[in-house]
Amino acid sequence: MQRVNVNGVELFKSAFSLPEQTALRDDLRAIARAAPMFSPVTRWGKPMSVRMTSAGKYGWYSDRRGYRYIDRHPSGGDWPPIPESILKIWSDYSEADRMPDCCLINHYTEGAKMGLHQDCDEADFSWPVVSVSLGDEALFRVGGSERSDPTQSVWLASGDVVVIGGAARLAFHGIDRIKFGSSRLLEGGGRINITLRVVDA
Ligand code: MD6
Ligand code: FE
Repeated sequence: MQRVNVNGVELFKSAFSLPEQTALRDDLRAIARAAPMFSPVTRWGKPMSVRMTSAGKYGWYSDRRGYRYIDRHPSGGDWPPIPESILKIWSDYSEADRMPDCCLINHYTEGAKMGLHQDCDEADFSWPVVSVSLGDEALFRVGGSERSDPTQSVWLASGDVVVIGGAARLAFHGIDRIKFGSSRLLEGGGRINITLRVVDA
């Protein structure tokens, strides 16, 4: 494992072996069976190119009313619990003494991207956000806490962990593009990123 600092954001390259990535992929598939992926609509009414679902007490949601956390899947069912395998990642990387409330799962197919954003829908920014990437490589852009701050870009590969915390907690970041078909972890290509967050104060 190699540790890289990008504008204060910590990147742990190759944190997970291929068998570990495969097991995580299967745990995420089970979540998506219980809580199907959907395409949130931005506050401007445009469907996002990334499909999403969540596990935990809350799931992240967006529609014309804005971005927020909701305590049920849009279909009305409970969000499934966050699996132990994923809680362990939080324990290993967050340095936090409480468990996360949300595991957001983002699925990117060919051409999907995520615009530059801050993760700021949580109540307390003293908790970090921890992410894991699986599948195709993605070009990750990280700036500062102002949208106009200069940015740096790095490729995230399958098995990489990112921790956005401390002074970098409100850093702008996004995914410019994925290298579709660069990994064989997900049949048919594509990328999954999970982000773990504490939502409540
Ligand atoms: C992605 N990641 O990798 C998008 N947010 O697809 C994020 O938006 C993100 O990687 C907060 C913390 C870590 C992240
Ligand atoms: Fe984010």
